[in-house]
Amino acid sequence: MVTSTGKTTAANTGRGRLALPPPPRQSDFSDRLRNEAVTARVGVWLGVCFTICFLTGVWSHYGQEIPGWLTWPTSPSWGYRVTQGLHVTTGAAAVPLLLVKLWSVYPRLFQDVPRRPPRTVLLHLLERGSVGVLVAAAVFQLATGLMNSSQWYPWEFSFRSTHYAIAWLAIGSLAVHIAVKLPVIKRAITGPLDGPGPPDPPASGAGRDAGGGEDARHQPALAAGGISRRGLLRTTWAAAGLAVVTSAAAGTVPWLRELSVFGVRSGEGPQGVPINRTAETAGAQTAAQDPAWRLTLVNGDDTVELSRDDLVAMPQHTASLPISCVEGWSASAVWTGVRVADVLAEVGAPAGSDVFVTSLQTVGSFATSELPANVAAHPDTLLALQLHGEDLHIDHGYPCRIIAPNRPGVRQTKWVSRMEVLA
Ligand SMILES: Nc1nc2c(c(=O)[nH]1)N[C@H]1C(S)=C(S)[C@@H](COP(=O)(O)O)O[C@H]1N2
Ligand SMILES: [Mo]
Repeated sequence: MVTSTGKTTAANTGRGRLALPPPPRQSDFSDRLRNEAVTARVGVWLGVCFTICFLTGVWSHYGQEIPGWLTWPTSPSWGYRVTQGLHVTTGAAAVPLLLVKLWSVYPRLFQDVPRRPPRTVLLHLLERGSVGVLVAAAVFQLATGLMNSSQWYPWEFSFRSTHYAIAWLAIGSLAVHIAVKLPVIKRAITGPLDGPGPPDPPASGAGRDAGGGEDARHQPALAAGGISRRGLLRTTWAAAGLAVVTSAAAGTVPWLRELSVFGVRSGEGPQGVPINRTAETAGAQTAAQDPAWRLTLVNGDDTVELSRDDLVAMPQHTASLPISCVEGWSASAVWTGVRVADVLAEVGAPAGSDVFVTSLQTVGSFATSELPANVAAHPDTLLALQLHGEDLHIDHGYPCRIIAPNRPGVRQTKWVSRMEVLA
């Protein structure tokens, strides 16, 4: 095997040329901490986090765009709060795990590419290609997820559909990666952490991971006072734990929210509940305060208009329901208002109708939402007029807003102006 000391390249000797240092080779990285025993242990937890993050993410996507075959559950009312909390915290935990894992394997980037036979070359390239896709997808998901949590959108594309599409790429390439590496994973997990263990494989191509490699004697011993593999793992678990605790806390504790660098940015809002978009930024400020505001109910050819006083005169109900934002924060609140089912009855809507909700908003997304029949019929699904016993603050959706159990925050439409019964 060629060693690093044997490398003299034309770039070093060529006259008049820029003397670039030669690229490193895998064997130049002799850190004893970089070992499959470490990589596999971090990888298992990364895999757990990615799987939970994927499942809760798909669930959240469905919650915002319910597929025809799914009846979105209305209970428990805090269900989405939990799944979205899991999504954000496992995503946050995956950041330090991914960094450590990439650090532990990145010398393999400089593996020698086998020259023959063609089958070995092909397998090698395929394996590298699939790892490349996995790393790119994983980094993209974590980066865009964190940016979304901090409500920083320096991109043009739709966050949700892109994050959703790349999620499938990430989980698919993860499945391939686990399948390919299964023998190594098994060996590495069951083997001792601190023993010399099977060495990293040589740079000889795909499918050889389980085969021989550099002799364990070539692995330099742990330098006195250096961190041990065990220490590295403990530090990694601590970093992941910290990421979980801070992202979870920042999602529920207002003052922590202000401090968090990555993590929710909504801060404290009026009436003790954060706000994502104010009436002013939604372009709803004037219309929401207009005494001429009317709620328009449409059912086929029938139309009914209700003033806020009309709504106040109807039977009022109170429900304690959380706002659970997709961006990771959530807050419980006590809402009072008219049942959506009662409102729909005003326009003669049959029980079990889907409803399309439109707001006064003129700028930005989330101006409309759909209430599936089972949600519209739920006794806790309200057209809320009050929050914590006071009239809704304009930034919380005055004159009235939708609030329903187990519903993603983006669909809890504020400044409602029109409700139309769909077939
Ligand atoms: N019309 C309208 N309704 C909306 C939004 C919006 O931008 N426009 N934001 C939604 C989002 S993303 C969330 S999390 C909740 C937040 O409600 P709050 O601002 O009262 O806390 O409102 C939802 N309702
Ligand atoms: Mo949200």
